[in-house]
Amino acid sequence: MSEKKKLVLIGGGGHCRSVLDVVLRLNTFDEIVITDHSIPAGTQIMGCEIVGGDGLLPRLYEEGFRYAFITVGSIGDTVLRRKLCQNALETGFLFPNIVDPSAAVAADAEPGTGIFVGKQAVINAGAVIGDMAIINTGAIVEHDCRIGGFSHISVGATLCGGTSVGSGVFIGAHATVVQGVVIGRDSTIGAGALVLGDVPNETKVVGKWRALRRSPLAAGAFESEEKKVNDISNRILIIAEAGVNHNGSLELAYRMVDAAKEAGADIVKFQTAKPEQMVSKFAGKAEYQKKTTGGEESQIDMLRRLLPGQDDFICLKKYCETKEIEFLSTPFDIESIRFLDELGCRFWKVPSGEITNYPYLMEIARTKKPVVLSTGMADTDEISAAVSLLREHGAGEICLLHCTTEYPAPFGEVNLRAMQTMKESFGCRVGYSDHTPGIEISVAAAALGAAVIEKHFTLDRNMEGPDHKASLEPDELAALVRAVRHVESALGNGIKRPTDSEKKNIVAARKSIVARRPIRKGETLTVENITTKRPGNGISPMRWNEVIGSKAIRDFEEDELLEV
Ligand code: JB2
Repeated sequence: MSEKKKLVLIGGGGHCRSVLDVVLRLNTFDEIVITDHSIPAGTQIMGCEIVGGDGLLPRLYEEGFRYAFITVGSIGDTVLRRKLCQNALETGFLFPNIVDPSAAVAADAEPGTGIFVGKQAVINAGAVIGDMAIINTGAIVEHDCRIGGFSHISVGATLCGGTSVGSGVFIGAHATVVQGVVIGRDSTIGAGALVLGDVPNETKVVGKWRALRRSPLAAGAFESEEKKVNDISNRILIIAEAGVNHNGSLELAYRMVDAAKEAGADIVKFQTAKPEQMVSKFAGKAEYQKKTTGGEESQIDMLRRLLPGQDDFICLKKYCETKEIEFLSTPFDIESIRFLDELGCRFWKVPSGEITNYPYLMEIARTKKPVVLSTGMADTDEISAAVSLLREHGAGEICLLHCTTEYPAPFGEVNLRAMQTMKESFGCRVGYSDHTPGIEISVAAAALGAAVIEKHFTLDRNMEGPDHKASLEPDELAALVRAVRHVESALGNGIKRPTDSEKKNIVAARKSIVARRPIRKGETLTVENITTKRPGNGISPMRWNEVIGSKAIRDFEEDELLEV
């Protein structure tokens, strides 16, 4: 008697029902159960039972379930799907392909394993679909497209011929990607987007529909409505942190705005606080503050001396507008959050010290704005709790900044790889708040995928005050911006192919098969009479094995390009 075919669906939501509808109609499995950690065990979905969470997978395997399918979808976040897949693979499960009978899949298309193809989806000739991809209802993957593993092509999206999509990419409902475009890995393209040109790795275009890369030839192309948001998503955002390095002088603060603009920073950032609300009168200074400002003064008196009043911030924001550099200020207490919210900052920069301050984080989250959260001094559990709290209370997109809260931070304590760990663990964009001396660690952070770089700067490192010593001077800030921009443009989209400037060098740099010595018509071509030399506009030496042993079709002079 043949063994029963048993399938576990992992995830019991909407996608599970789409998948179940197909597998039940195809009737290829004798038994189907579902794991889901938030739906009570015993619940029936289309006649199949939720048996509990993923902890049951090893037991189900022992009970003869050999097939698994990830039915947790993903919108712009494939981290969970990858994790679930890895877990099931390690248990030993196999992944079937589940293709709705109404889908049209070309005979020579190459599907991976564990893919889902929904109703009336089209996968045309020569298309290659990576493992675990979702090609959802009515999506069109035209001829010769290449879809990376774990990608999710949503309902009605159209990928024109020859489109190449990296791994883990989400293409939103009814988005259209024109012919031959290359989309880098882990990118997220919003619903209804019109993609007209290549898109770098990890680009996020979520929310409103927009055209990516306007092309004069493309009918119907339109400018992005939220260019600024789009820019932030695609470029490394460089925040020049003025902090309190203006020493409480509005005039110096203006000069810092000028210097940040001159250096090419995207944002100049200040700090806003009501000293009485920020520190208790008993709070002492940090060690580095004692070193740089002396030990007698209390922390509250130092802050009273250094922090501008609310009117000053209104002036500073206006000044930034005239200088065309974005103003940002970090609030240190709830009253300052409300003040800055009204003043109109586009997002929040939450400092490391507030990561455990739940009333503060809830107030930030209530504004629904995006949050850039510094994580100095924190461990993973504290970060996870802060991220959950912010999300629960409605915060916008969260970006986590790795940081070592010491002034200056010793190189040996930077642990830059923790930035990447956070990216993987929290599935969000990350960046680096740099307290080290010099610019090289910021540049390294850019190379390792930072989306935001923040760096303290001062007009003069010899000025009196707590943060000057650990800050860059304006020319160094400019060098940092230049280096980060160079690295950013050098990182590219990760797709290995010759660039336009390389293509024009191919003929000069590559070789062709040529006559080593004069050859007579009909002579057999051997290593004795042919060789490879520049230029590369003849027969490619890649055809060497095919040419060797064939007959010369005519006479050739020494060094003449061979013809066959
Ligand atoms: O780690 C997990 C886990 N995390 C979430 N293990 C298991 N076994 N289940 C998990 N889930 C469950 O996935 C949730 O508890 C929830 O029941 C389900 C997700 O359901 P939801 O309806 O929110 O999303 P979906 O993933 O089924 O559907 C998305 O993707 C589809 C392709 C939606 O965006 C759909 O619109 C889309 N068609």
